[in-house]
Amino acid sequence: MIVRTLDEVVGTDDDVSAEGWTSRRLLLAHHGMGFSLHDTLIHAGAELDMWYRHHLEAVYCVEGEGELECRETGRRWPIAPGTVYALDKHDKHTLRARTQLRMICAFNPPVTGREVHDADGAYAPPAADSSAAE
Ligand code: 9YT
Repeated sequence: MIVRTLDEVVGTDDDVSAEGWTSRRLLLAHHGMGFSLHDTLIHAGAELDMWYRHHLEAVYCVEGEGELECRETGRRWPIAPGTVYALDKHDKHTLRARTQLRMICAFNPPVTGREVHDADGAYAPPAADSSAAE
């Protein structure tokens, strides 16, 4: 059994920041669960264009207010505590944080470490098996 707390992650290599977000990576590929689990803060005012070409992601909002837009259809949804979205089709999307958002995120395949977004808003595929979620 694995037991970790957010306090044990904050300030370590598993606490990863980039422009507009901070991702506290509670479970990573090396934990062997088949997914990674992140407690992510989207900073107030951030507008993030993302496209996880190599991963599936589910995102559950537990704090804050914002908006999600599908860049393929233009459809928009309010984001508030209790809302989950799942990028089941590697959807190109934009997330806007009106206030700081706290999001619980799961990635399949799991993030391996300190990934940050590339120019397309994607994370690189895992080195060993890049075909799992493409
Ligand atoms: C909600 C979202 O996708 N934010 C970007 C950071 C990423 N989810 C992560 O690594 O936690």
